[in-house]
Amino acid sequence: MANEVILLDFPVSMFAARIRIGLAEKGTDYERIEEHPWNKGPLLLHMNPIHKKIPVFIHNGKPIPESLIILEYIDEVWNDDKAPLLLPSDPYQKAQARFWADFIDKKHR
Ligand SMILES: N[C@@H](CCC(=O)N[C@@H](CS)C(=O)NCC(=O)O)C(=O)O
Repeated sequence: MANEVILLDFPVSMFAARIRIGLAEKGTDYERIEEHPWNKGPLLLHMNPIHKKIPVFIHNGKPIPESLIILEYIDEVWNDDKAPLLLPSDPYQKAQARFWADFIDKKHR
């Protein structure tokens, strides 16, 4: 199966940085396409028509927006023994990780 991975990215976006870190942890190669959050190009508008925000993860042509949703998707798809888990498997530790991610998101609004 083809495994084309594209990240619509912006260098100083902390939301996009989450995805860069996740992909580095997984050891996954990907193509970066830079999009400007305040000067939105047609690819960003097409791939994220609801929020029109960066990052967008495009896997084999299928777009996924929202950084935390993207990270959970990456964790489920790249789930072999070679790749470390991004979220702990222990339910309490997973809840803690989600709490802090949510805390950061709410502080950033
Ligand atoms: N909840 C989103 C937030 C993404 C976000 O705010 N991205 C900024 C760049 S850091 C953006 O694209 N802003 C453009 C806008 O607000 O129109 C996520 O977690 O991915």
